[in-house]
Amino acid sequence: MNDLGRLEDLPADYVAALRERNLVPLWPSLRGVLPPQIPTRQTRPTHWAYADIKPLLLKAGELTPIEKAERRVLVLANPGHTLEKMQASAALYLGMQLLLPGEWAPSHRHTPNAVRMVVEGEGAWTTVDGEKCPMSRGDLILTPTGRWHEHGHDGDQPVIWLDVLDLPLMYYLEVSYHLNGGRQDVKPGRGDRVYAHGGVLPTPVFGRSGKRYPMLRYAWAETKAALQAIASDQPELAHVQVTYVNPETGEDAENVLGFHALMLRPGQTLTLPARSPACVYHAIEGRARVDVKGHGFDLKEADTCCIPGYTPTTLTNASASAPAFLFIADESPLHRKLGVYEVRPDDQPAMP
Ligand code: GTQ
Repeated sequence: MNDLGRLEDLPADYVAALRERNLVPLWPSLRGVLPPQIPTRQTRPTHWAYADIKPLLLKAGELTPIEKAERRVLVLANPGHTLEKMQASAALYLGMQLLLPGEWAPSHRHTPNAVRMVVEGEGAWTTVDGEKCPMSRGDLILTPTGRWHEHGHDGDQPVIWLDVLDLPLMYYLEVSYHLNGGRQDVKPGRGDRVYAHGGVLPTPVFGRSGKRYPMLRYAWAETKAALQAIASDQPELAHVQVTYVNPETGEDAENVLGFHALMLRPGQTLTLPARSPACVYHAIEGRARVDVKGHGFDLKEADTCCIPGYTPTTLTNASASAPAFLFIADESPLHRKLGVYEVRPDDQPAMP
């Protein structure tokens, strides 16, 4: 019950006098901006089926030439935020991008951080600050804030990938903008080769990069092998998950959004406690069910769903015989930096 005074309790001429001077009484709105126990979330549990997206994206390939699109993307928009806002959650933006054989998405850079999770097709590449990153299914490619990036495609089939950006946050902060550039010269040096072997790094005296982002491409083969190694090394471990990190610092791969890969063992059900960040699940291999109160989504391969923060979530492998592999994007680095990251093991407030 809201027992605070309401706007209607105030004389109309008083409210008008306030408004004329750009003044607002707090108390009628106080519970709205500081609700009890749990935040108000506009983010709704939402599922996007790849079988729905793919034909519509290929149609976009017929309707709109790349020169007219610059980036040919269908945005996975959360209706809870209204579709016009083009956001999956408060900080997460999701888009499915199509590049046809021979096409080129010209070089630009922008303040929002982005990653690409490659969904389908071979032969495409993203060049990031002169480093050419091949794109294969399941690979994660970083294009962090301010880095030049362009996409090209030397293969013979359409290539589709999932873009994950912190665009809604950057836009809200009024810091979102871009600069256009020319075709990049590809320089020698491939961070994904140098840093792919966990536990050994280039010795600082010879080669510590000094780069803020030494590794830009995380090959799916390596990530999958890491998950399988954890699963077989620790047969009792329920939460088989890895986090994409900067190999030189061990910190999150990017500043704002967090990226992880999770393996569900055959037949496994995994219950995750409520946590403050909103979270995106994308099926890389296999099928999984994502259950939250009031919603259940069956993720087929390449399907994506978004779950609001503070929501206990149960993941179930739909197969009793094969593992399932999920890509996860969340807002955890942002929440940790802001000091609001929270886990609620018993679904009760655990204010940090
Ligand atoms: O590929 O650079 O989905 O700039 C949205 C904005 C992709 C990109 C998006 C972008 C890009």
